[in-house]
Amino acid sequence: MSTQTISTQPIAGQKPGTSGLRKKVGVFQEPHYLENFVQSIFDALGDVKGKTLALGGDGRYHNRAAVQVILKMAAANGVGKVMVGQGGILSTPGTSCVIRKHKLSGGIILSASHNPGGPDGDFGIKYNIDNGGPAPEKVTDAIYARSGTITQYLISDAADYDIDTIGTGTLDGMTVEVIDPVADYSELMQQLFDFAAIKQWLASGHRIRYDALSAVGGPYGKHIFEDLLGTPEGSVVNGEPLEDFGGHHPDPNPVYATDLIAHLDAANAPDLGAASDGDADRNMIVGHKLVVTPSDSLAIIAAHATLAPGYKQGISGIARSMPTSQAADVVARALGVPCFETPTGWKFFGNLLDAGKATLCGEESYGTGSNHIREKDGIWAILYWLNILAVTGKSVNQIVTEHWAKYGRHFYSRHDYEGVDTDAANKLMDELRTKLPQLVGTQLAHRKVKLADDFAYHDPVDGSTTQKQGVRIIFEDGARLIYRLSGTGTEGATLRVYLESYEADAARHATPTQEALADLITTSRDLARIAPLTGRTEPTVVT
Ligand code: G16
Repeated sequence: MSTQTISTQPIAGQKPGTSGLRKKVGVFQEPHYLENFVQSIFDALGDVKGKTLALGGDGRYHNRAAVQVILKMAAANGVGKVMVGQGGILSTPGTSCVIRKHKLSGGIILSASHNPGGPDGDFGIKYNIDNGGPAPEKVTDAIYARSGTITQYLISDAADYDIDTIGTGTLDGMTVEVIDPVADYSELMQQLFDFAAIKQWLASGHRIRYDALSAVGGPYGKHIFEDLLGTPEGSVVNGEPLEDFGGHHPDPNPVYATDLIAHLDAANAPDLGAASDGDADRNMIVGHKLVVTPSDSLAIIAAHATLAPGYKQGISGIARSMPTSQAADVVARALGVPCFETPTGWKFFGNLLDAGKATLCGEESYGTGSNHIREKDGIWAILYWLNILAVTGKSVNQIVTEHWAKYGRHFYSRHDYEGVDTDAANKLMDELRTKLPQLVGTQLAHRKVKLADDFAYHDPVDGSTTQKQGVRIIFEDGARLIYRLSGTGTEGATLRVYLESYEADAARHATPTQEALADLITTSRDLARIAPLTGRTEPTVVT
C-alpha cells in the first residue's frame, strides 16, 4: 500500500451552494471531480494530519463508491482516524451528533438532501466543522478558492475497506471505526424527550405514521419509534434506505409525500403523520387533513418548549431564516426572548447556537432544530411533537388551531418556479432590486409598502455581513412578499416566492391558504414580471 500523487487541474463550478456542493451523479462520476473537491477540503482545512473525522451519507446512488474514495484520500492525507457509519450510512443530524459527542475535528456528509437520487439524480458533499454544523462561508469560500488552483491530489492504492462490519481496523495506517449510525443519536434523543410519556400515549391506542421516503431516516425511525417507543410494526413506512429512494422524491412536503397526506386525510387517520427527507434533517408534521407549516411548527414547539425534559429550563431565544414566517416572532415576544432573523441556510444559525443566544431554530423549507446539535433535525422535530401530544393529551389539529387563536395565524405559502432559464432569473432579480427604492409608501395588494430591500445579515456574534440574501417587500400590516433564487438546485434556476399575511381574527383562520393570500399572489407575479421574463404563468410547486 502506498500513497499515489495524482496530477489534476481545476474543474470549474465547484462552488458550494446553500448546503454543500450538489451536482448530477454523472458530474460526480467524471474523472477527478470528487477527488478534486475532497482534496480542496483537506487543503483548505490546513493540517488534517492526525485528526479524526466522521464520514457517511444518505445512502443514495454513488454513496458507497464515494465513501471508499474519501477513506483512501483521508489515509493518504494523513488523517488519523475516520468514524464511518455502517454501510456508509449516517444522517445529517446523526453526523452532527457524532462529531459533537466524540469531539471530532469535523465530518464529511454525502447527500444532496431533498433532491432526487439514483443514477440520473443528484449527489452532494458537504463539510461540517468541529461544532457539528455546516462549514461557515469563510470555510466554503476557501474550499472553492482551492478548487480553482488545485494541481494534484493524494490517494492510497489500498483495497476497498469493509464498511459493513462494525468494528475498528486500519486502512494504509489510518484508523477506521465503522459505527452503528443510530446509537449515539438515539441516546441523545432519550435525554431530550419524555420517552416514558410518549410510550404511554402510544400504548393507550394512539397511532403514528412515519414515512421515511426510502431515505436515511428509516433506520433511525425504526429504532426510535418501533424498538424504543413500541409503535406497532408498520408505523414506519418506506423504512429501508434505497439508492434511488424507491423512486420517491425525498422531500417531505405535501406535493411529494402524497401517500402520507392521503393516509392522514382518511377517516381512520393516525394521530400524527410525519416524513423526513433524503438525509433526515427536514421534517413535515401532518394532522387530520392538516399539514402544519414549518413556520407554525417552529412557533408551536417554542410555545410548548418546556414540556420536553431537555428544554424544561426554557429557551434563550429563537432564530429563523428571513423567508420563514413571523409566527415564531410572536411567540418569542410573548416569552420575552429574542428572535433572530438570518439568511437561508442552516450554517447561519451556528454562531447564535454556539453563543447561547438561540435555543430553537427553524426554516420554512421544512427544517426545525435546536442547540442539541448544529443541524436541523427531522426525527427530533417529530419527537418534539410526540412529546407535546403525549403531555397535553391534545390532537395535532387542536394544538394548531388553539395556537392560532392565541397568537393569530400567519398564512404562509411558497411558490417555486423550477428549472427557469438562469439568465432570465437573474434579470428578474436585478429588475426587482432596481424597483425597490420607489416602492416604499406605495400601495400594492391593497396594502401600503413599509420597507423594500435586499436582505443583508449582520452576524451579531462574529460581526460578519452577508449581502443580497433575498428581496423583501414588507407591508404596514406585517404581510410580506419575498423573492430569492434557490441555492440547492442543479438545473437552471429556481425562483422562490414566499408569501405571508397575518390574521388576528380567529373567525377567519379556516380560510384556505391560497385564498387568504390571493391578492399577494397576483401582486407577486405582476411586480416581478414573472410571466414575461420567464415564460411561466404558474409555479411548478406550491407548498
Ligand atoms: C438546505 C439548507 C437549508 C435551506 C434549504 C433551502 O436544506 O440546509 O438551510 O433552507 O437548503 O435552500 P434553497 O432555498 O437555497 O434551495 P437541505 O435540506 O437541502 O440541506
